[in-house]
Amino acid sequence: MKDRIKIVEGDITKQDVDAIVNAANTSLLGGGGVDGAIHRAAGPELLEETRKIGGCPTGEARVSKGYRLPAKWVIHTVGPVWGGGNRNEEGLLANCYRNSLKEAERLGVKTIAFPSISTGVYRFPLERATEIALKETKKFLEKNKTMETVVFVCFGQEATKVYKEALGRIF
Ligand code: AR6
Repeated sequence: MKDRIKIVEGDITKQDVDAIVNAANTSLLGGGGVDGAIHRAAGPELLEETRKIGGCPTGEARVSKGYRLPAKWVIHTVGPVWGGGNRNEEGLLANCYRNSLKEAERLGVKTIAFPSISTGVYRFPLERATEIALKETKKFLEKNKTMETVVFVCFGQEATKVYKEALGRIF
């Protein structure tokens, strides 16, 4: 199963996959970080579509087209803001991965790329977030036989190191 996981360092907007996941906010109207990069690369049609979707609660996922991105789809999910760990942040982050993968399955996506949801502006500790990302993906891949590759796109060397270490431990 490990062969269906890829850890790469780079920019998610450049990934040649069927779907990329966006770490959005509940408004789905764009923002900074990876959300800003995705909106810039996809072009203004993306905002037109997400405006119509009308928002997304934390832990859930919504789908739009990818427009000028190499990816056909963008799956927008909203991670929790880290508030110390007693506000079900871990459960909500797990929901993001589970619900994004569920949407991908519904769309027939064979390759998907994730950023490290909630670990930027939302301050979720990277090691804990990585563990949740990989464990949820493992659970999904155990049942799903059509997804070929799940790519984790790491923004920088530090994140890449954390993901690679966690991969060895969890898979
Ligand atoms: N490709 C891959 N990863 C990236 C990229 C990129 N182009 N740019 C940043 N990252 P963040 P959050 C990494 O802050 O914590 C937005 O304003 C980054 O290093 O983008 O979920 C939204 O609108 C970090 O590891 O998302 C929300 O308001 C990870 O992506 C809020 O930020 C996530 O960092 C969401 O915060």
